Amino acid sequence: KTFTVAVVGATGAVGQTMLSILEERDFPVGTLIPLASERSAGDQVEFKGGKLTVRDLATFDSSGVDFALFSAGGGISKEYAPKFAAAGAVVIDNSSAFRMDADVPLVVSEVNPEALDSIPRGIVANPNCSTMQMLVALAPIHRAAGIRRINVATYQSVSGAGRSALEELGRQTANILGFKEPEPQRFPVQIAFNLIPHIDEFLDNGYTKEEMKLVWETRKILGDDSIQVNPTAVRVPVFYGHSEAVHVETERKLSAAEARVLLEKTPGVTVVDERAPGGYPTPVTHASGTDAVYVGRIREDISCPNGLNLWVVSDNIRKGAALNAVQIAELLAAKR
Ligand code: A2P
Ligand code: 11C
Repeated sequence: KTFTVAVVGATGAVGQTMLSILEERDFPVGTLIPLASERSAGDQVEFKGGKLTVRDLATFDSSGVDFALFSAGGGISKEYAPKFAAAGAVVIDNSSAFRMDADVPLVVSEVNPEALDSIPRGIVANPNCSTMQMLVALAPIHRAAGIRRINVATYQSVSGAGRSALEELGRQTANILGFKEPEPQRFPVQIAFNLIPHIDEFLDNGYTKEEMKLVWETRKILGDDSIQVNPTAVRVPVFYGHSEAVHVETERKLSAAEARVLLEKTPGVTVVDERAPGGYPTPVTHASGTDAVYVGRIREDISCPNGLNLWVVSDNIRKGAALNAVQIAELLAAKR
């Protein structure tokens, strides 16, 4: 059996990766339809050794689509995802538009696939990249020892902000090395050779929306509203791969050695934890262009009794977005 698959935002950083992951994993695609705005309509994208013409989402008739993978921003999802669902598609949406709706499952494929048993609106939400990688690593710890509190500081690459942000880091880096002005456009201040403690909009409580996604999405995915999350989200001048310094407090004591054994047998996790130079994951040496969530620097928190520290790194465009969306499609396709 094969499926008609539409990729909305097929020219973007995540959409392009969705195409290559569908191909790499040999998803049973009968017809692949790349969609974007009228700006890119008529352009070509590569799929399985051939070229496909990008079509304009605004004028596309969505009947006959089995799976629609959306990654063109929240506004586009809000407008078009319900239309695709009404026409019979299951939408797997990478934006934040529907994640917190009670009747939309929010799924990390290794953590809560059972949430796919009921899809009342025909829409499944893909979590935000920073929540995604954190929970692949923390779900087994939560099950084994009961996580009460998570302190997390993120170090997020520019690809999370899309194609134009990748270009901006490249351009600013070249400009600065050529003694020219960095000229910020996509980011509020210079990102090359800098750090920006601000991702997404500021909310009334002083946190950014990117930070609050870590709170809201963690509780929904783990099905536990009592988990406390204290996040700080920072943009760093890295092209691909988000990193996170994660500090958890658990109900029952879990030693670093026990956590390492648990993580080593967790699907989706690769432990890289040699206590030696280079014996830890980084975006460039491990994560970029690969599928795993890498965990290193596993150690007990010397400042509290049941505390554990982890360093979690993953390719935000792959597991954090495109890969998990395709994994959800695989779980759904297996039920058809
Ligand atoms: P387009 O190439 O037509 O601009 P990124 O996150 O890397 O910036 O990518 C965003 C993706 O969303 C691109 O594929 C982009 O297509 C698509 N997109 C943006 N605006 C629209 C729109 N109004 N309709 C359909 N697709 C859109
Ligand atoms: C970033 N996490 O790194 C963001 C990108 O809610 O889907 C994805 C935002 C979202 O900028």
